[in-house]
Order: sequence, then structure tokens, then C-alpha cells
Amino acid sequence: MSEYCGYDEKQVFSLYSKMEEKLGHHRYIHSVGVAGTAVSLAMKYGVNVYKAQIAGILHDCAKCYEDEELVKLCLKKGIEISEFEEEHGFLLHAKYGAYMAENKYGISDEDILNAIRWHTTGRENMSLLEKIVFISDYIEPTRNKAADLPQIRYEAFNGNDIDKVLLMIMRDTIKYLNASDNSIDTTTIRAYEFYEKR
Ligand code: DGI
Ligand code: FE
Ligand code: FE
Repeated sequence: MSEYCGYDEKQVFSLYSKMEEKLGHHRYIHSVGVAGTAVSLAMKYGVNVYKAQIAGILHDCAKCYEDEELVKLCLKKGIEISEFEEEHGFLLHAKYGAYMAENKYGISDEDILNAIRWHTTGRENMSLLEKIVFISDYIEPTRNKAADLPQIRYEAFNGNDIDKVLLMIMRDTIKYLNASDNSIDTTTIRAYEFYEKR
């Protein structure tokens, strides 16, 4: 019980049904995939598997809102947002997701909340759980479009350097954003530069 960081099994699995109701089918299947992948990586890298499962199933819990709605919701709840986030509202599903996880789904574990909060941009100095959720989001089974997926999946499960996996994903994401003429948040750049220097 305590390993479930204070939540009992029923509560944890009720999060699955809540996400199934809240998210569309495709997004729900993605979230189940992230939870499963995060659990597997948690076993490999020595992280609490239940925290990985909870963070994985909830990471996109705010994905059901439109960009402008996310901006409004954040302002209403007093969540600080940058000018860049105001213009790229979809990024806020991570921040607002952490808010919902805490206030709607009763999660108090700060590491789980941070894993949700930073799952889109990443950040400098991420915890192991944050890295695991960030990586799982990119490699879970229903993802199939990203560049270098086979190599990244291989490295995540067969390598011994999780930062190397992180860097492969960050590099590909920035490359993709540049190629598709998308502007990049400073948090994303700072995270990439932090891990590139290591
Ligand atoms: O919510 P998901 O689709 O499961 O995944 P996610 O939350 O990681 O979002 C992925 C998208 O976010 C992907 O298309 C890359 C984009 N993204 C990540 N960092 C930035 C960004 N987009 C912009 N414009 N700027 C960023 O810094
Ligand atoms: Fe997301
Ligand atoms: Fe996701």
C-alpha cells in the first residue's frame, strides 16, 4: 500500500477509467502506453513503479482543452504563464495537467506533479521520474512517426545512460520544430543545452 505512495490500488486504477472518460480514445490509448512504458523504464532505472504508472496515465489529463481554454484556465487559477505559452497554448496542457492532477485527482507527490508539469518541454536537472515520463511519452507503442524511434527505444532499454536517451529525443524534437518552422520555448532550449553539456 505504502509503495503506491499513499494511494490504494483501486484509486490508482480509477485514474484509468477517469482518463478513459475524459480523453478521446486515441489519447487514452496513448496514455495507457505511456504508463506501461514508464513502469518498464522505472523497473530498469530503479524508480518507484507506482509513481511512474500514476504520472504516465495522468500526464496528458489536460489535453482535452483547446489552446485558448488552457490560457484562460491557467489565468483563472493564478498559474503563471509566459508570453510564449500564451501564444502557444497547447504547451500549457503540461502545467495545467499538473494543476489538475493535484487538485482534481488528489495527487500530492511533488515528483509526480513535476513529471507531468515538465513532460512537454523537459527542463534542466530533471529527476529520474521526470526523465522516464518524458522518454515514455516519446517512445510508447502507438508512437510511430518520430525520427530515430528504433534507436531511441533500443537505447532506452539496452543502454545504461538515460541522459543519452533524453538528449536524442530533445535533439530530434528541436530538429523537427526547426524544420516545421515552429518557434521553440526557452525552457526546451535550456533543457537541451543543459544535457548537451554533460
Ligand atoms: O501531448 P503529446 O502529444 O503526447 O506530447 P507532448 O506533450 O510532448 O507534445 C509534443 C509536441 O510538443 C511536439 O509536437 C513537440 C512540441 N513541443 C515541445 N517543445 C516545444 C514544442 N513546440 C513548440 N512550438 N515549442 C517548444 O518548445
Ligand atoms: Fe503531452
Ligand atoms: Fe503524451
